[in-house]
Amino acid sequence: MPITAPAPLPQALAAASAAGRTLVMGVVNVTPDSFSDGGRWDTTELAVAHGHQLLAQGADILDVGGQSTRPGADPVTGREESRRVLPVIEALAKAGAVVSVDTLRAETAAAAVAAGAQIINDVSGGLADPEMHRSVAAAGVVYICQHWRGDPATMDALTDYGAAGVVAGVEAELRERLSELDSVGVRPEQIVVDPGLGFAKTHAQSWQLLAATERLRSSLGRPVLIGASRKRFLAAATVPEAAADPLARDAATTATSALAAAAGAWAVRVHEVPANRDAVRTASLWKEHR
Ligand code: PMM
Repeated sequence: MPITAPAPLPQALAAASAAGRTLVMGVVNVTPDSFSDGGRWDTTELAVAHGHQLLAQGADILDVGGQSTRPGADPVTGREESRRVLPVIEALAKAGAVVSVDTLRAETAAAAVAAGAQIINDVSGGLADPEMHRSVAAAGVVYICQHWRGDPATMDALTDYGAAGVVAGVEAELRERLSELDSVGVRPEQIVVDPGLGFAKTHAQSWQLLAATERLRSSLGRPVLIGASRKRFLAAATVPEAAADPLARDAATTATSALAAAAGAWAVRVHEVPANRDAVRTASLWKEHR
């Protein structure tokens, strides 16, 4: 079954998707405490400069976030989150970037869209804020609906998916999110799904979901985003002496991008753009010549 590309997005991105190329979403975390790059770009100036660097390196989309969702992370207020992300989004959108806002809050999402964001990226799929889905319907922008359970404090204990297993469990729970979105008037073409690697998943479950990229895409009928970058489950594929260091997981991240792209992912969300940019192009050439 052909899967419609997410819309509305600029023609250049739609064309890349139509040509079978997976998009690269570069991460701009305006946070002091993200697990992988916390504190490196935590002022407006540093974050905007980092965004420009990622664009120059080949990012198709910039994902701007102001609150870490790593296990056990301290929550920030909506006011502080907005203070962190809005000026960065405004500056990057004005410069022509396609920006997504990584937020759990409907209010931040709406303000980000007003500041120029074209995509709302919600790692809770709407479970953290009951207003989120209505906010997406009102904004009419693309919505990345990620699978999660619990919250950052509890998610590591919520990995029981029963006898049917994690892939069927995530599929069923994402289907519930899709029907909730439908009930408030969000159009199917606005939606991208994401299995939420590392969110309420054991390491083995994250690998199983990564390996199920193609299945999720066809069973849910929506484009899939994969966020594997620097996550703990990649430690098993990283040289043992360095595996505890998230920055040492970039080579494994690049391999996951090639695999996800070969499996038809719409986009990969990554911290380091250059190698992942090449990885998704390698996968599309491989698919083209297969
Ligand atoms: N992972 C993180 C943050 N945002 N968004 C989506 N859609 N998918 C993900 O897997 C995802 C995300 C955690 O990583 P970070 O703290 O390094 O940004």
